[in-house]
Amino acid sequence: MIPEKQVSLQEHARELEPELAKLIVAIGDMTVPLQNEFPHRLMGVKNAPNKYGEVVAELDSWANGFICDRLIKTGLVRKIYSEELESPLLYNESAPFVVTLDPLDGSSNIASNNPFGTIVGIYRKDLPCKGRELVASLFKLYGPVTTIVLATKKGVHEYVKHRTGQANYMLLHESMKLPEKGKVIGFGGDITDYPEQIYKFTKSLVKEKKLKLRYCGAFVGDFSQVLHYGGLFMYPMLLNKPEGKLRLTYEGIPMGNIVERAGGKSSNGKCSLLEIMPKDVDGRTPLYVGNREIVEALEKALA
Ligand code: AFP
Repeated sequence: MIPEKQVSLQEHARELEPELAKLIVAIGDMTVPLQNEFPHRLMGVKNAPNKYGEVVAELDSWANGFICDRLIKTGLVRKIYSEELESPLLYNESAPFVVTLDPLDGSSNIASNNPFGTIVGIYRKDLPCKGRELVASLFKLYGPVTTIVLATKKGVHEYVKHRTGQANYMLLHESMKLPEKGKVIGFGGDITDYPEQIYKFTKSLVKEKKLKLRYCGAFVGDFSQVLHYGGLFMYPMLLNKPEGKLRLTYEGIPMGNIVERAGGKSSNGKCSLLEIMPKDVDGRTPLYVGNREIVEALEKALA
């Protein structure tokens, strides 16, 4: 529902607890200095691999440092778990929030100027804990326009930057809900390595349900399509990678919180991602998010 009145993120966040509102506005305020770095850090990789042994894009590494620094400066974050940090950053014991961070999701899209983004989970409790403990979660999408989708107990809202020509975020969609009927499907990984039941289910969604393939290679971009048009995004279990690729804590849980508060469902193939107690903060999970009826049908096909 697109609101008539121009409401800023700062004004709209007044419905939240003041400390949470302050942190969320601060996360929004990071965007302009962050994006100013994009044009001259599009290429280049760090010469040291990250904790997973993966090559790290120059911008990935810089963005992690920049975002962590800004989070600490709010005085509201006591601990940060990041995909790009060897170990959690413990800073201010008395601060109220613990944050999980995927600083740049979709790093392979940077050099090709395709969508990528930032995924944030906000807790009061320390990890490990289940996703149900999230106080809020959000993703920023650096696309043709820059948006933030935020989920709190008040619902899911989308904000867009520069809507009034100013570098602040303005409310775009209030109380977002997935459309009743799903229209799009995105699926990651090598489809020739899909377990038979997942391959058949995917084929049925395309052939019978006529879902249209929409895949951009960045979870944030593919997720945003499902949020707006309904359907399914998955990075499933693969025969040679039973845990799939995406990381439960940094990607699955924050986005699972958003899709479920928007009336959809998240799953690892058996249960909601928000019901899983992460064994290892860096652990991966098979990931299915989208319309409830589609995800439940997938769980049934896998049972
Ligand atoms: P990068 O951050 O390395 O580009 O990975 C992006 C991602 O984690 C997620 O955003 C995508 O959905 C998924 O990987 C794409 O994986 P494939 O490159 O295997 O399709």
